[in-house]
Amino acid sequence: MAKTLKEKLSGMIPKLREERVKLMKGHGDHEISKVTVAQAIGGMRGIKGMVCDTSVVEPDSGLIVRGKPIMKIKEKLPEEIFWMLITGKFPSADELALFQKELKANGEVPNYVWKVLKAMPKSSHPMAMLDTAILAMENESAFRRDYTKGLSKMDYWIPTLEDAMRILGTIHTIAAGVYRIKYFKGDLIPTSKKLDMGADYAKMLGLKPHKGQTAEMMRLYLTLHCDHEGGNVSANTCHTVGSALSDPFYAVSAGLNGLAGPLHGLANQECLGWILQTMEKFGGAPSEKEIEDYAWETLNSGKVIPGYGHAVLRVTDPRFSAFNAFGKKYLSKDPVFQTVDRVFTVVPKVLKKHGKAKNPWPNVDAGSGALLYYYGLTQFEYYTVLFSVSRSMGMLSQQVLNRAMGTPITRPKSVSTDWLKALVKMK
Ligand code: CMX
Repeated sequence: MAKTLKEKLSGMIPKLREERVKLMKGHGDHEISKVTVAQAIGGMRGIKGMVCDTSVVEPDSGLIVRGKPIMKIKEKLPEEIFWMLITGKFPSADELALFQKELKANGEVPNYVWKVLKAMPKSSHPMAMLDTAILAMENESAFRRDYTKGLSKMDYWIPTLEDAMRILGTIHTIAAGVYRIKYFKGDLIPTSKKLDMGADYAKMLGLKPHKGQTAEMMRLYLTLHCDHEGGNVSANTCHTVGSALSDPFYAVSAGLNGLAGPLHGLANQECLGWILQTMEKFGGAPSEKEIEDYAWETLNSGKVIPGYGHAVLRVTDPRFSAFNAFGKKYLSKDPVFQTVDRVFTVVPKVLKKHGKAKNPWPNVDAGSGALLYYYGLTQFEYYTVLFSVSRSMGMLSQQVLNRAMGTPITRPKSVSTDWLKALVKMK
């Protein structure tokens, strides 16, 4: 008989705990990283100082989910990806059906959430709306309920998983509601019990189906953005907040606040904005020379080119390649897509010549906007909300595993500039 995710995890956790104890007892003193002054000042880049089992990001190949390169699993449903992030394996067909049913059973958005969203100023950013809605739902936290009653540390993961199911069951409906409230006077489109998460989200946004392509694009979008190991701003924030035993509603909302920054998830909004600006400036899809000139204009005015560069990657992000391949298949004649594609041939050369960015290649945010725009999602201020729906899978799976493994409260040591100066004997 098919197992629920909870049953599956219950079976896995004892062995994982045993392994962790063995590692700590037998090899706790083993050194895995050293830290330089530049790393302490420079955003802790490259310091190995936390454990994340859901995925890794390799500089030369990109996102690897539980040992599988993202390009090899991009056709999977987001629901299958979430199961994989947590358990390390894809669900069987029966397990998937049961899991989807459970998610649907968790899908009711409380009415007070809609009231909160409708009460927010019209000018609120869609990310502020999404994060507020998730925080408003903290009222429902099973973790807080059980912890307050008195919960054994060994069982922390159980209500954490319950909260994760609740957040994952509702987040695409809330996200679609944010879109409808902000841009369409609040007429919500109800969720469908029959559709998978990607198709349901596309439908609730009110996008035209384009013979199933819109749902296909949405599934791809949700799958590609699912996770990016543990050290990026949103995952790390979620991890740190969760490590204080703040429940998943607090932790995910906090992580998404980090995703809302223009150097992180908001880059997708900025990126399409930059593409449309070039098109407006040059009256349509610009030539390579025009793109080159505009790229230099951007750099010379002290701005970054959104969608390019990465803190870890040193190659074209495979997630960009996946979007690009989808675009070439379905919208190769679209001028916005053509511009994105042309920018890809020009900007890396410009960034190399500029000589600052360690990685001149596109990241995921460079490619997604053109697709969304083509399928009718033209309000690019909304794009990071889509990213959030997907990334909540990574944040939630990491949090469930951390609670299962009893990961302690995060507390790295900071040092003062005077301490650094004394260390290096700087006058
Ligand atoms: N355009 C112009 N300059 C860039 C650049 C870009 N796309 N990417 C990096 N640089 C610059 C940095 O600003 C930095 O300049 P300073 O030395 O003047 O501070 C220099 O190159 C070195 O930076 P880096 O080590 O290559 O990159 P970081 O690890 O510091 O930062 C990132 C990584 C993503 C923030 C940066 O590449 C960037 O700002 N890119 C544009 C925004 C973007 O696309 N963000 C999305 C990333 C993916 C995601 O998280 O969603």
